[in-house]
Amino acid sequence: MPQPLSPAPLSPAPLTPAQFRHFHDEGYLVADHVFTDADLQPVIDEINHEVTARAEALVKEGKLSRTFQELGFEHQLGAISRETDQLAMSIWNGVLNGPAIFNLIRHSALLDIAEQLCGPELIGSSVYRLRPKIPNHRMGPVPWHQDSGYFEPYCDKSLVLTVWLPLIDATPENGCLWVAPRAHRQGVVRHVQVENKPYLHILSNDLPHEPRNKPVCVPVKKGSVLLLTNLSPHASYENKTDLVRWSMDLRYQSASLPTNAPITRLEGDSVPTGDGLVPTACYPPEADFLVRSRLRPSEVVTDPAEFERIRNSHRAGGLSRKWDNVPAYA
Ligand SMILES: O=C(O)CCC(=O)C(=O)O
Repeated sequence: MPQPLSPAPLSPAPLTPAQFRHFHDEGYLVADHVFTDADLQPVIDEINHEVTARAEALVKEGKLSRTFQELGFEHQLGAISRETDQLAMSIWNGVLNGPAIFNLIRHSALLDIAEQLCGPELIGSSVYRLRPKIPNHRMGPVPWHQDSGYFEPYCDKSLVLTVWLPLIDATPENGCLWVAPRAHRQGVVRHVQVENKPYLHILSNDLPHEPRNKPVCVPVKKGSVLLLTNLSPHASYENKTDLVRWSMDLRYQSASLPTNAPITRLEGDSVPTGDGLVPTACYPPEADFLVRSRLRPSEVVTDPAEFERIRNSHRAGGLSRKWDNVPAYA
């Protein structure tokens, strides 16, 4: 496809030079006041609607005593999960793909930040996650890892930006994230898959132990976001409150990296080689989509129904990074 002769001008850079430097030097940054409550409320409403609809179905099946709808966003799923895990597990991760979630992923304030860090041809990475961190839930604590532990090695040297955003204030008590600062320049360290555990894990000996990398606790207010690189080690611990610590983590990358979004490839873009040397995507199991582009504007996904179709019709392909399995006592 021919490229337009004069692409639209770049968006103004939302991060100050000091914030930009902090992100690159420390491997993380909290950007405050990115969203208003009004920006986030449609996502909360969409999640509430989905939780209640799924709860009603479970009540009909006799698996749940009642919907607990009156408890509201911060408590309903916790009460449901004391009776059945089925509902929480059915919405965890990138399963929900409704219009409000889609509109959050393509919110202009986020795309401006992502563009400043990843460049103007922007892929919404397939790895977006909804995390209802429920008190005393086995999926709640997330062990130390780098996001690249999950991605194809080919993408290790490029930025895949994580935008972690809480839907209620994230505090040390309810399990906000911890980050090992300045450890993102050391490449991908060994991860292991611990038997019967849901997440990859960096064993303590493999974590950086220099004083400069001493983990910091990063509370984040609703409306603010935590930015991480794909090489920044991070973790979150138990939620010790009685609230559900709802959060989402979204990811963005340049369209020149491997992607399974059906986009026109331009000169210099990575193209899958079929032998796995250049993979089909940084994370092939789920569907990427183009969220902003000046060179391929007609290919940007703007219709929520199209987003839902892309996500639901994707068939996993390509490689998935492999790590050793270790027994549960490790
Ligand atoms: O939300 C959490 O507790 C963990 C998030 C995380 O590990 C990630 O976004 O990669």
